[in-house]
Amino acid sequence: MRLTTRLTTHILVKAGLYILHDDEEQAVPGLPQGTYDIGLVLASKRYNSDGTLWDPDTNGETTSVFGDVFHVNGQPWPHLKVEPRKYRFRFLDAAVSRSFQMYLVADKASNTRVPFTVVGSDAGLLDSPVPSTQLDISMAERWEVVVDFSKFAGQNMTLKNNRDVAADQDYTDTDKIMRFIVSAETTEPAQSWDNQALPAKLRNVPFPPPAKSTTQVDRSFTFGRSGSGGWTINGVTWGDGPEKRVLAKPQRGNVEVWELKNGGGGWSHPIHIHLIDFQVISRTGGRPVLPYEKVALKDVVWLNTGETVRVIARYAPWDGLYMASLVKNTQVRFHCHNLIHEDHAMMGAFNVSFLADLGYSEKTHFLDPMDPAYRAKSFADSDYTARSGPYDDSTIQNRINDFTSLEAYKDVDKVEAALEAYWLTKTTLLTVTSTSKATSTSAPTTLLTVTSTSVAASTTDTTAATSSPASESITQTAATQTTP
Ligand SMILES: [Cu+2]
Repeated sequence: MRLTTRLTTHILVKAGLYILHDDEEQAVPGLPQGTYDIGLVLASKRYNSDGTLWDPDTNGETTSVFGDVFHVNGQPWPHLKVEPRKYRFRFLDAAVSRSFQMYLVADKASNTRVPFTVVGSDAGLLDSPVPSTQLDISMAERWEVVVDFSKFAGQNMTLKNNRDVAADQDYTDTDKIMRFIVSAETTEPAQSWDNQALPAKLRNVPFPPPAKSTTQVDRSFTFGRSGSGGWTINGVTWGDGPEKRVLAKPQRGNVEVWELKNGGGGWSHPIHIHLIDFQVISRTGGRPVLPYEKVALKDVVWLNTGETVRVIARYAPWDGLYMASLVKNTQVRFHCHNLIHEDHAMMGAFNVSFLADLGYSEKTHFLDPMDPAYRAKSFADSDYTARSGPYDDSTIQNRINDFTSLEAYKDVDKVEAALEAYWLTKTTLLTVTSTSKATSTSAPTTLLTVTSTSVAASTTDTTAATSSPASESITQTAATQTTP
């Protein structure tokens, strides 16, 4: 499942899921599909006494909205009728500020946590299925699990939440999320996955190559709060302006380890780095790297109170040109996904830089969505109702054709292979070690040498890449590489 996690800046958000399938995923044995594959969107709402939603903006809230009423798919504490068989659930935490540590019990034996199997994360299937009796999920994280209800025919089961999760505020009923009512018998015919075990390997996850050492940290970011109450990354808020908020300039295609630190104060921060997928390689100061995190690619990681997390990623395939073109080069963002923190500027930018010596001009840029050509446009309700004007079938089809004609992802495999090959030719590379505010906006300060073992994991990609025209030009120009 890939979900655009920029839900909205407004708090009174209606969140939903787009579930994306492909043939490879559908061919995994033992994985429930169709009506047995269900998205569950978690939220935690705060209401006024008249039944309207409590609005953090008008109430001047600048820290968190924890909410005492839990919703799943828009319903408070709902139940779901299930058959005694396997289901796949895709969880999204769409709460404004609340994280969950969920577990499942049969109501007859409410002290015994029922095991389930974690199979997917923010970036799709895990490398391997991971049994667990608890699922930690923070805002904008997505986790997929397989639950087997076959031993619980005719019983009620409750999805529960730990007490005192993180620094979140507890209320009377925040220990329960939803109920499953398991029917006495299956009502639909058996499906192939019902009696199939999940395979030991779910897919070949494109993990970045391993870190050069256990101490590699290329950039360090502290998520905190300024004396005046603004939410900051390395002391900078989004409002400090387009130059200051560029906190990192990874070179296109380079693999970097970022250290993300919770700066304290009793908050937890789920950190979302846009447009790349990372692997969580360490967590200190609280929880360890969770077993299912170890085999996942992610784009959000939860920094609980006191925690420091390291994530590794290849900053590729494209240079910039996404979110907000506020400086000469386009910025890609990273931010806290506590929506209140995010709305109060806990957001930084990074700019994936051009490799000027790349030797070929790569014309495929998926352009800035703030460009008027891609922005939402106002429309008349009557057109929406009558399916006329912009909602006319042929107008919609033409618009889709416009986007298709951009061929934004046409050569992505070739570009990625070429970038990997390019970085394998580097005998030295620049790495910025910055722990202080905005150091990375100035010249890089540290030169690191790449050892031959550090790149060995990607060697197989070289062969494939050298057969493409693009990588030939890279090979020819690699010798002239100068570090920008
Ligand atoms: Cu935060």
